[in-house]
Amino acid sequence: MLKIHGVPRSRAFRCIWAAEESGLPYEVVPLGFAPGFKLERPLAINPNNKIPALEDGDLVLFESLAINLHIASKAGAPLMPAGNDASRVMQWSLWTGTEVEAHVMRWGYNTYLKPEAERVASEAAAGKEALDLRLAVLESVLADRPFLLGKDFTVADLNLACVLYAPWANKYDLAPFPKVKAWLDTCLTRPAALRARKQREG
Ligand SMILES: N[C@@H](CCC(=O)N[C@@H](CS)C(=O)NCC(=O)O)C(=O)O
Repeated sequence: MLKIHGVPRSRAFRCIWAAEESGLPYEVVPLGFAPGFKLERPLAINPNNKIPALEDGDLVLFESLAINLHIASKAGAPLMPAGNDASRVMQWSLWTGTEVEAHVMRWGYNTYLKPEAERVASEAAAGKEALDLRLAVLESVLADRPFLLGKDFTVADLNLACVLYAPWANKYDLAPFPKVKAWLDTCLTRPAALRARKQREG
């Protein structure tokens, strides 16, 4: 049984979605926030003192996207394909973590996450400018295929779409990127995504 430590209204949502896609049995071990975004109790399971963390037997993992790669590897194809496509999955997952997420957060903190008085418009604009550059790359890649690797949805799509879920759900202007918008709509309305979103959105 996979144990996902966290709450659906955190990055644990990503791992819940991956677990739902995998069909593997899992449970969510609730571990959330107190006011001020501090964790309710020290998280012995994650040296970073953050959520999510995964327990799978003897294995304990942190980093949501790595957890998703592990879950997908257990499930196998098509979620985690073999051979060169496995390397392509790694490429897109690392691209998500290194090229995309920080800009999503910079935009998000300064548009809807922080209290209004603490938001800095120029920070939001800088985040959006950087994210738009990455979305333009994605738009070109999705020009000739429905999913990142081709015809099948894989954990590469999941890892990128779960990071772009926040902009998608919070009125980011995707009009200049119609292929990205259509791809996100498809990914985020998959039955497994809807089951995960139900836990998060209520
Ligand atoms: N890169 C990590 C980030 C984890 C992270 O920042 N989690 C947030 C919740 S979404 C957290 O635990 N924040 C509490 C804190 O920073 O004290 C991952 O993707 O798992």
